[in-house]
Amino acid sequence: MVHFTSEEKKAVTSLWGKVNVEDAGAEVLGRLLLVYPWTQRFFDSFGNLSSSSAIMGNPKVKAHGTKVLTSFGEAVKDMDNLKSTFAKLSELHCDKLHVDPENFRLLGNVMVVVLASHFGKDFTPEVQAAWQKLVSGVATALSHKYH
Ligand code: HEG
Repeated sequence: MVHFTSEEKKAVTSLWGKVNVEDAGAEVLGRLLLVYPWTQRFFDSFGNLSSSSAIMGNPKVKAHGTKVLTSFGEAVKDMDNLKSTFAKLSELHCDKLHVDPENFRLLGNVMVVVLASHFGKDFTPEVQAAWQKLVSGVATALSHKYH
Protein backbone atom coordinates (compact mmCIF):
# COMPACT_ATOMS: atom_id res chain seq x y z
CA MET A 1 0.00 0.00 0.00
CA VAL A 2 1.13 3.57 -0.55
CA HIS A 3 2.64 5.39 2.39
CA PHE A 4 2.26 9.12 2.90
CA THR A 5 4.72 11.24 4.85
CA SER A 6 3.32 13.93 7.10
CA GLU A 7 4.46 16.55 4.55
CA GLU A 8 2.55 14.77 1.81
CA LYS A 9 -0.55 14.52 3.98
CA LYS A 10 -0.32 18.21 4.73
CA ALA A 11 0.13 19.07 1.04
CA VAL A 12 -2.96 17.06 0.09
CA THR A 13 -5.14 18.25 2.95
CA SER A 14 -4.39 21.94 2.67
CA LEU A 15 -5.16 22.01 -1.06
CA TRP A 16 -8.32 19.95 -0.58
CA GLY A 17 -9.59 22.53 1.92
CA LYS A 18 -9.75 25.05 -0.93
CA VAL A 19 -11.52 22.80 -3.44
CA ASN A 20 -15.13 23.51 -4.35
CA VAL A 21 -16.33 19.91 -4.58
CA GLU A 22 -19.35 20.65 -6.80
CA ASP A 23 -17.51 22.77 -9.36
CA ALA A 24 -14.41 20.60 -9.42
CA GLY A 25 -16.55 17.45 -9.51
CA ALA A 26 -18.42 18.67 -12.59
CA GLU A 27 -15.16 19.58 -14.25
CA VAL A 28 -13.34 16.33 -13.46
CA LEU A 29 -16.15 14.04 -14.59
CA GLY A 30 -16.98 16.29 -17.56
CA ARG A 31 -13.37 16.29 -18.76
CA LEU A 32 -13.14 12.51 -18.28
CA LEU A 33 -16.21 12.03 -20.52
CA LEU A 34 -14.85 14.45 -23.12
CA VAL A 35 -11.22 13.33 -23.20
CA TYR A 36 -11.96 9.59 -22.96
CA PRO A 37 -15.31 9.30 -24.75
CA TRP A 38 -15.63 5.54 -24.19
CA THR A 39 -16.30 6.32 -20.53
CA GLN A 40 -19.64 7.79 -21.66
CA ARG A 41 -21.08 4.33 -22.07
CA PHE A 42 -21.50 3.98 -18.31
CA PHE A 43 -23.70 7.07 -18.22
CA ASP A 44 -26.35 6.55 -20.87
CA SER A 45 -29.02 7.80 -18.46
CA PHE A 46 -27.33 11.20 -18.31
CA GLY A 47 -28.98 12.65 -21.43
CA ASN A 48 -27.12 14.98 -23.77
CA LEU A 49 -23.36 14.33 -23.91
CA SER A 50 -23.02 15.24 -27.58
CA SER A 51 -20.60 18.17 -27.35
CA SER A 52 -18.11 19.76 -25.02
CA SER A 53 -20.62 22.37 -23.83
CA ALA A 54 -23.39 19.77 -23.43
CA ILE A 55 -21.12 17.62 -21.28
CA MET A 56 -19.65 20.44 -19.20
CA GLY A 57 -23.11 21.96 -18.55
CA ASN A 58 -24.98 18.68 -17.95
CA PRO A 59 -26.56 18.76 -14.46
CA LYS A 60 -26.32 14.99 -14.08
CA VAL A 61 -22.60 15.15 -14.80
CA LYS A 62 -22.31 17.79 -12.10
CA ALA A 63 -24.34 15.75 -9.60
CA HIS A 64 -22.39 12.58 -10.20
CA GLY A 65 -19.05 14.40 -10.28
CA THR A 66 -19.94 15.87 -6.89
CA LYS A 67 -20.62 12.36 -5.60
CA VAL A 68 -17.28 11.07 -6.89
CA LEU A 69 -15.30 13.98 -5.43
CA THR A 70 -17.11 13.75 -2.11
CA SER A 71 -15.98 10.14 -2.04
CA PHE A 72 -12.43 11.31 -2.81
CA GLY A 73 -12.79 13.54 0.25
CA GLU A 74 -13.12 10.38 2.36
CA ALA A 75 -9.73 9.32 1.01
CA VAL A 76 -8.22 12.66 2.00
CA LYS A 77 -9.58 12.28 5.55
CA ASP A 78 -8.07 8.83 6.02
CA MET A 79 -5.06 8.43 3.74
CA ASP A 80 -3.66 5.48 5.72
CA ASN A 81 -6.72 3.30 5.12
CA LEU A 82 -7.60 3.63 1.45
CA LYS A 83 -8.21 -0.08 1.02
CA SER A 84 -10.90 -0.30 3.68
CA THR A 85 -12.41 3.07 2.74
CA PHE A 86 -13.00 1.86 -0.83
CA ALA A 87 -13.75 -1.82 -0.26
CA LYS A 88 -17.51 -1.50 -0.72
CA LEU A 89 -17.18 0.85 -3.70
CA SER A 90 -14.70 -1.53 -5.29
CA GLU A 91 -17.26 -4.35 -5.09
CA LEU A 92 -19.94 -2.08 -6.53
CA HIS A 93 -17.82 -0.95 -9.48
CA CYS A 94 -16.76 -4.51 -10.22
CA ASP A 95 -19.88 -6.60 -9.63
CA LYS A 96 -22.69 -4.17 -10.45
CA LEU A 97 -21.24 -1.42 -12.63
CA HIS A 98 -18.58 -3.43 -14.54
CA VAL A 99 -16.29 -0.41 -14.82
CA ASP A 100 -12.84 -1.36 -16.16
CA PRO A 101 -10.45 -0.33 -13.35
CA GLU A 102 -8.11 1.37 -15.83
CA ASN A 103 -10.73 4.13 -15.84
CA PHE A 104 -9.98 4.89 -12.17
CA ARG A 105 -6.43 5.81 -13.20
CA LEU A 106 -7.72 8.01 -16.00
CA LEU A 107 -10.05 9.81 -13.62
CA GLY A 108 -7.22 10.33 -11.13
CA ASN A 109 -5.04 11.91 -13.76
CA VAL A 110 -7.86 14.17 -14.94
CA MET A 111 -8.30 15.20 -11.32
CA VAL A 112 -4.62 16.22 -11.13
CA VAL A 113 -5.00 18.26 -14.33
CA VAL A 114 -8.04 20.06 -12.94
CA LEU A 115 -6.28 20.83 -9.65
CA ALA A 116 -3.27 22.14 -11.57
CA SER A 117 -5.47 24.42 -13.64
CA HIS A 118 -7.35 25.72 -10.58
CA PHE A 119 -4.36 26.31 -8.33
CA GLY A 120 -1.69 27.41 -10.79
CA LYS A 121 1.64 28.09 -9.10
CA ASP A 122 0.34 26.84 -5.73
CA PHE A 123 0.26 23.42 -7.35
CA THR A 124 3.98 22.97 -6.84
CA PRO A 125 5.86 19.86 -7.95
CA GLU A 126 5.75 18.62 -4.32
CA VAL A 127 2.00 19.13 -4.10
CA GLN A 128 1.57 17.38 -7.43
CA ALA A 129 3.68 14.43 -6.27
CA ALA A 130 1.55 14.02 -3.14
CA TRP A 131 -1.67 14.19 -5.17
CA GLN A 132 -0.43 11.73 -7.80
CA LYS A 133 0.31 9.33 -4.98
CA LEU A 134 -3.19 9.77 -3.59
CA VAL A 135 -5.04 9.33 -6.88
CA SER A 136 -2.94 6.27 -7.61
CA GLY A 137 -3.68 4.87 -4.14
CA VAL A 138 -7.40 5.48 -4.63
CA ALA A 139 -7.33 3.72 -8.02
CA THR A 140 -5.51 0.75 -6.51
CA ALA A 141 -7.95 0.58 -3.59
CA LEU A 142 -10.95 0.76 -5.94
CA SER A 143 -9.43 -2.09 -7.99
CA HIS A 144 -8.77 -4.27 -4.98
CA LYS A 145 -11.99 -6.31 -4.99
CA TYR A 146 -11.92 -7.03 -8.72
CA HIS A 147 -11.90 -10.66 -9.65
MG1 HEG B 1 -17.90 5.66 -9.71
C1 HEG B 1 -21.19 5.35 -8.77
C2 HEG B 1 -17.15 6.89 -6.57
C3 HEG B 1 -14.69 6.39 -10.72
C4 HEG B 1 -18.74 4.93 -12.95
N1 HEG B 1 -18.95 6.06 -8.03
C5 HEG B 1 -20.31 5.86 -7.83
C6 HEG B 1 -20.67 6.24 -6.50
C7 HEG B 1 -19.54 6.69 -5.89
C8 HEG B 1 -18.46 6.57 -6.84
C9 HEG B 1 -19.38 7.23 -4.47
C10 HEG B 1 -22.05 6.17 -5.89
C11 HEG B 1 -22.18 4.80 -5.25
C12 HEG B 1 -23.53 4.50 -4.67
O1 HEG B 1 -24.54 4.93 -5.24
O2 HEG B 1 -23.58 3.80 -3.65
N2 HEG B 1 -16.23 6.46 -8.81
C13 HEG B 1 -16.10 6.83 -7.50
C14 HEG B 1 -14.74 7.22 -7.24
C15 HEG B 1 -14.06 7.11 -8.39
C16 HEG B 1 -14.98 6.62 -9.40
C17 HEG B 1 -14.21 7.69 -5.90
C18 HEG B 1 -12.62 7.47 -8.51
C19 HEG B 1 -11.72 7.05 -9.26
N3 HEG B 1 -16.91 5.63 -11.49
C20 HEG B 1 -15.60 5.98 -11.70
C21 HEG B 1 -15.26 5.83 -13.09
C22 HEG B 1 -16.41 5.41 -13.74
C23 HEG B 1 -17.44 5.31 -12.72
C24 HEG B 1 -13.89 6.11 -13.68
C25 HEG B 1 -16.66 5.13 -15.18
C26 HEG B 1 -15.91 5.50 -16.17
N4 HEG B 1 -19.66 5.22 -10.69
C27 HEG B 1 -19.77 4.91 -12.03
C28 HEG B 1 -21.15 4.60 -12.32
C29 HEG B 1 -21.86 4.73 -11.11
C30 HEG B 1 -20.89 5.11 -10.10
C31 HEG B 1 -21.70 4.21 -13.68
C32 HEG B 1 -23.36 4.55 -10.90
C33 HEG B 1 -24.00 5.86 -11.28
C34 HEG B 1 -25.48 5.86 -11.04
O3 HEG B 1 -26.15 5.06 -11.66
O4 HEG B 1 -25.93 6.69 -10.25
